[in-house]
Amino acid sequence: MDKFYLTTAIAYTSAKPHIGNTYEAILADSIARFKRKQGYDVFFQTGTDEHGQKIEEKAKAAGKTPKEYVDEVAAEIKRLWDLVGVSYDKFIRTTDLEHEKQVAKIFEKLYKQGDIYKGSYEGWYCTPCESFWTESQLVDGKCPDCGRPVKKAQEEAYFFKMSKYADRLLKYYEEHPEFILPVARKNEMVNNFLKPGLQDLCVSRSSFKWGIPVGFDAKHVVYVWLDALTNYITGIGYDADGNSTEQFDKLWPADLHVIGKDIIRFHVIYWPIFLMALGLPLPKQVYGHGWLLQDGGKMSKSKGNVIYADDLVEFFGRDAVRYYVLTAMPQSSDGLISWESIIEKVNADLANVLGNLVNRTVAMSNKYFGGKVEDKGAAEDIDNDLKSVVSSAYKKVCDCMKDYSVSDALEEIFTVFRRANKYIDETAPWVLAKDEKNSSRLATVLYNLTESIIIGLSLLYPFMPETAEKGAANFGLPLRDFSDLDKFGGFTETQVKETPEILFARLDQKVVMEKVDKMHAERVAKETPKTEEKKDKPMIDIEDFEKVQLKVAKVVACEKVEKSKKLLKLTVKLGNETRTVVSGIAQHYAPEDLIGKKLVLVANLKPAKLCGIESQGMIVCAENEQGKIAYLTPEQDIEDGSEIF
Ligand code: ME8
Repeated sequence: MDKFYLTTAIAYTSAKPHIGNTYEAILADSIARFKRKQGYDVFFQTGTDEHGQKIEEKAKAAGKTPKEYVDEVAAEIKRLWDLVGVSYDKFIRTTDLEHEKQVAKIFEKLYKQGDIYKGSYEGWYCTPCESFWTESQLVDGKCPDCGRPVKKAQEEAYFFKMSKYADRLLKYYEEHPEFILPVARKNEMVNNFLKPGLQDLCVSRSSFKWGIPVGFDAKHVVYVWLDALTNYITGIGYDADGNSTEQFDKLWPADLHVIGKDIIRFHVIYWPIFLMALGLPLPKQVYGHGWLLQDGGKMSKSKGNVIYADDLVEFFGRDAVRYYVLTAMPQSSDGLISWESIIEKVNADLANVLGNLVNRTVAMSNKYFGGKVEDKGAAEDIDNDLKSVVSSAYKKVCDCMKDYSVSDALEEIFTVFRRANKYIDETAPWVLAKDEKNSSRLATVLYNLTESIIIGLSLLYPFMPETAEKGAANFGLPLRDFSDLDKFGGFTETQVKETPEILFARLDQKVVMEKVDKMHAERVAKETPKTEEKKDKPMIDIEDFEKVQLKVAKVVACEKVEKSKKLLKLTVKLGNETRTVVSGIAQHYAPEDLIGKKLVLVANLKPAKLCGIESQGMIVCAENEQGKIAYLTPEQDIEDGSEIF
């Protein structure tokens, strides 16, 4: 059995992935399932890309450590992949210890053999921000982050000698015309990047910390793309010291990297060159799919209209979402998606063509033959076209899948279902049923329909696995092996379900869109700061204010509250008195930030239990519109326990 090792790009853990990223996982999953059905020994790897400055910054803004942050987002990505039925064999994270260890070793190996060298690059430095900027990043000649003046500076960094391998890479392209798919993307790479000459690539960073440290020079972390790309070999057991696993020897080189068009350059220039430097064979093929774009404008959080896979699955079910995104993307350009068009597709293709066909066929077998289906041998010429469309579908679908034209493959499969619907109109079983002497013919017609559906569903399995299985179960039949799909007449008799499971019901566009709009409105409301909260409170009398007792409190101990992301437990001293206070500021302060600090405490607030701990007061804080929180502190040192008025 031939092996087939395929991968997706590993998704950034900077935010929850939208449907565009999820599309790629569904696409690769369909290919993996198709190859398994074709008899390949498939290994399918996907995962998450977890290092880099952007993630470090996002974590900081969320008041979390980078690891806490990526743990959450990686879990969310895994949940989404599972939700849409991604049948991966391995889910790699670039924070996996084994991956980190190998990346450090790879870097050192490439350094020792002279492919990586230490150099420096010149740029503009902003001292308060500790950031390097290129000329083009500056805004009016100043730091793009803080607007302060920058100065010319040099920074040490490690570089990879890209140009050394450029000719070998061009030769590889020539000898392997199938390497980059679609072909148009190859020409772009050759003309825009390789022919003008490759620059050496900066493969280390020292302006931030969240990355894999360079083992022999810990000031630097490994450039995130060198770290991320190597997941394809570390995930299957590559070892830079020459002790790679048997699995690696079996699986490498990869048969297919499935990626989006924006990252082709990294996969067909940098990645093959890193591999050449490591002395490893190059992947057989890189498929750069297009992008899913939103009809009517960009997806944006402020509009609350970012499309996420879990929302779609909730509204339409897993397989409808898979079908929709796979058919929305043509092989060599971008695809447009919208809530309205998914509803139309569900109704037109899934409910009307497929659902209806299955339902009608099962219902007729129940009505006319008590659910029994068998061929009574009463064939007629009119059957031949149906049989030829159905038994030639397998080859056509395989042809489409040779270059992963998944939307075309699905079109071929739906041609089978459409043809079968037409066959119902041509043969009019309800007319045949009127005369007992047509009974054999009627049985044969229903047999032909059932057989066509089973072949269609068997082909559909890689793309819509649950639907295929549910559909076949309605006929009391298993899905057919791919090796048996080019023959018509693969079962003798069966008994269909008395009440078939409805595969897809028709949707009312107006009702669904009202729900979708409500969901978007709620999301925007949730993300917009509440206006009531910002409104000034009504005037109070001095007596009202005097009811509140504020005191200076000194933090003597502080720890996180277990099982809570938001709460800190503080022990505070007010003169001779010691109290426990629970405060929701854990995302803004680490416990050690607060120990020894003097704060303002609402000292006469009735005690309340938070996470089982009694809180004896409240810390006074300021909060801005973005949700940033700062505690208040006396302007001069003053004894704890002092009154505030
Ligand atoms: O690029 N439609 O991660 P990522 C279709 N970590 N595909 C899309 C898309 C869209 N609207 N938007 C993004 C990264 N993608 C790197 C990969 S691999 C060693 C490192 C695709 O989370 C994108 O092209 O930004 C990429 O293939 C994948 O989603 C993950 O994107």
